[in-house]
Amino acid sequence: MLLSRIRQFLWLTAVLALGFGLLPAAAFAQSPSPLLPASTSADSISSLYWRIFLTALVIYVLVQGLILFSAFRFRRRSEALPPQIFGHTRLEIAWTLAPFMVLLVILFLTVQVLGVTRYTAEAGADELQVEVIGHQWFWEYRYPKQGAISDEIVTAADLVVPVDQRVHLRIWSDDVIHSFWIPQLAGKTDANPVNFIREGQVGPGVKQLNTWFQATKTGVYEGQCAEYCGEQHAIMRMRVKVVDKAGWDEWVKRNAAPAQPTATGFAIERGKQVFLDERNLCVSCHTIKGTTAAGKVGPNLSNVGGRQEIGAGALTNSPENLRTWIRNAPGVKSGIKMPAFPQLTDADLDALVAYLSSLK
Ligand code: HEC
Ligand SMILES: [Cu+2]
Repeated sequence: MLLSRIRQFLWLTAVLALGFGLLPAAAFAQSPSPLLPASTSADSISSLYWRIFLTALVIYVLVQGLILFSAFRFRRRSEALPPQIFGHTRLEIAWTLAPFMVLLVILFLTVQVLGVTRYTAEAGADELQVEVIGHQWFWEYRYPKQGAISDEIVTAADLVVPVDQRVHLRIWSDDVIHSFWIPQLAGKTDANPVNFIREGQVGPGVKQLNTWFQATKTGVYEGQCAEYCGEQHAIMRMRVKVVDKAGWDEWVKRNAAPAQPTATGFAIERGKQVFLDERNLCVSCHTIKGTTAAGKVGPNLSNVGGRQEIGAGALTNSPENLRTWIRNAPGVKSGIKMPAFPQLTDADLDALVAYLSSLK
């Protein structure tokens, strides 16, 4: 009997410790945790989380306390049969109604936040529009001409946006369903394959989705495709770089113009020639703004040197890694559409790396 009581006690302690352990775990959250919000809508999501969590904590402590209390207060003290109770209507109604009310409050709070995070067009709103396109396995961004953007900008992997600016994302996919998720800025939004609609292959209901956020802090926010999309789903990462007004203006100016190497030299000139040489195939899949390269299969490389990672998170961006990637990309990330290039000479490869690294 003593043993079973000790066991009971240990169970209760374990359950309580687990419950309270969640608090410090949340307090020590690290980027990209949604508990470190950096936009207005992420703010309302995390505040909803905290409100529900703290309510649940109060209920949890109350219930566990009552269990602990009754376990000790009414423990068996003699062999006499205790009073036998068969139902208590008022109590039963109370403990059905109480959780119902709690859930009703949570539903109300949640619907309120859904209203905030959902994209709704606002007449005359000063918003930056970006098209976000999922590909197996990288994200592409298209900024149409608008405001200070005088010419369409296309980039990949790193989405650059100004701080304190309403950003409207129009999300779709070029192949299968992906999901765009930057936990510190906005909730998940599916990328549906709208191309197939154009080809008449999929019925109605599959459509481009909209979301929005307004970043409140500059910084770099990591994300990850959140819908299983094939072999390399795990290596389909992206990030949002939130920059200040001056940084934004500079970025727009640089990216609306033809891609310019940030350095000069023989290797860079030669790299450009190697890249643009049709026999090397790069141009059939990649675009570099202002050159004859206009391929649409792979990511736009107009500013590839400025990215933190290549291959959507497969490798950090460095000359050595770029070299490894171009020589044998499928060896780094299997299943992708980019082939290996064993036929490129070492000198051509070095030149390509010099050229691409200089595009920022
Ligand atoms: C058949 C199409 C195809 C060809 C040809 C091709 N690539 Fe790619 N490339 C891709 C795809 C697709 C990706 C993205 C793969 C991924 O991350 O899943 C990619 C990614 C890259 C990246 C990384 C970019 C980033 O932002 O992550 C570089 C750099 C690159 N290619 C350079 C080259 C060079 C140089 C050549 C020519 C020697 C070349 N590619 C030829 C399809 C191609
Ligand atoms: Cu994906």
